[in-house]
Amino acid sequence: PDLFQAPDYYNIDELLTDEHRMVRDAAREWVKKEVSPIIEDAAQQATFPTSIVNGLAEIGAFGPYIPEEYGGAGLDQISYGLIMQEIERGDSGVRSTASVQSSLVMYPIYKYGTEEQRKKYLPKLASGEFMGSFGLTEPDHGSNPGGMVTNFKDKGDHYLLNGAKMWISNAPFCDVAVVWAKNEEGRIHGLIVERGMEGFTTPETHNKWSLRASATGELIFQDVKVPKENLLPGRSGLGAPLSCLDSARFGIAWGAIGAAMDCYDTALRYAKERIQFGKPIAGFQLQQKKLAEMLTEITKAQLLNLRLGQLRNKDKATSAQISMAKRNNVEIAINIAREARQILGGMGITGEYSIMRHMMNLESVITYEGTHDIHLLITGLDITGIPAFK
Ligand code: TGC
Ligand code: FAD
Repeated sequence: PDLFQAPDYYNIDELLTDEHRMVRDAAREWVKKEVSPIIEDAAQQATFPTSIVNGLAEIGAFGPYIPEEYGGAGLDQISYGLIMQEIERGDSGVRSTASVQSSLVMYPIYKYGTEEQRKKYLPKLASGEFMGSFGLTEPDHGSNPGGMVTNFKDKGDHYLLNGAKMWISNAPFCDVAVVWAKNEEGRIHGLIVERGMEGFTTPETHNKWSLRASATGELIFQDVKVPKENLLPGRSGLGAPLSCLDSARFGIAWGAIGAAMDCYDTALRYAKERIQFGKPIAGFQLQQKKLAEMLTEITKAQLLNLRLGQLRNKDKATSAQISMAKRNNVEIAINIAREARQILGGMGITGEYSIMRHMMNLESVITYEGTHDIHLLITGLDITGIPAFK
């Protein structure tokens, strides 16, 4: 197929390994063939395209860095990032499904679960037989998840879970949910809740203008009996879910560049073909300024991602470094989407092109996994040592 143009202005390809390029190209080809042709329809109809689940599993999008013995792809962090980049060229909602499955469901089970939990859930999550969701946010606790009220009580042979989570990606169709709740001492723990447990429901959130090809919903727990073996024993406290967010935010830093690349690529092609006042609009300085600035920002963000990936491969990336990349890259992507849309004039508002969909999707991406403000405050705290959250 006619692959997307990279762009790769600084020959970053030279810094990648053969494996990185192979993994990336396979994901790129699959997105072009299987996602791009169907995604606009899915977004217009506000449905998650379940037909692509097997393909996502095949390109290694479910647990790219989870070891192969548990069904994962056993890849490094840069390959993980490249897969997310290519998926988000297609659509941020599809990347959301992959992010949640990999970093927010498989990662905590791998990292904090028992060997039995790993064996029971990870291979099925890697193959897409099970789909997962991650419940941290609540109606009254978004940026401040430490204030959560969802709770569980020890009833001897099981836990009794009560509460509600909101804005949960994959919730409407998930088979398993990793849910964060407080015990009787107020300590946060992760629990694996399975569809079919009595008192557990997942109503869908309708009428979104953003991330329409991703299913979002609530997780509601009314006296749900959760077997004791479903508690993740490896870590408790807010740091446990936040460490999962580190991994997901890293993937988003790469993914956002994918959306930006698609907007740039589309705008450049259009600008070269669209004639006004007797010449291609690409020949006007105002349009060149837009295109030149887009490419500059994409290139800077690519370098940020690559270096962050190298640090993560050595387990040396700090949470604050990840926050900076997530914040910067989503911001430049949303600005690029807005500029690219203008280059297409009236055509830019239609579903004939991907740009308006990316632009609306990125409004969610700039809010979830820590809002733009919260990531700035994380950098502020890192610089000054003084938390400005409260
Ligand atoms: P604070 O007192 O700073 O920290 C509590 C404990 O957590 C530790 N910690 C971390 N540990 C690991 N990784 C991190 N990134 C960590 N950040 C903090 C910290 O050391 C402390 O440990 P301990 O042992 O001392 O208890 O917590 P705070 O309550 O002041 O909050 C800090 C703040 C605001 C930065 C944090 O709450 C935050 O990041 N809020 C944003 C919430 C958020 O990002 N929610 C995302 C929900 S999931 C989602 O959006 C999925 S969308 C996915 C998709 O569809 O792609
Ligand atoms: P609030 O926290 O109420 O923030 C509102 C505004 O106040 C923001 O601009 C914020 O930056 C600002 N603000 C808040 N606190 C401060 C402060 N201390 N200083 C300055 N400004 C502040 N969550 C999950 O757990 N799992 C998921 O799978 C998931 N998927 C999502 C999918 C979508 C499509 C969306 C939109 C959200 C999803 N979320 C998910 C929730 C997401 O993480 C939250 O929306 C986000 O953390 C912000 O919380 P909030 O919406 O309650 O906003």
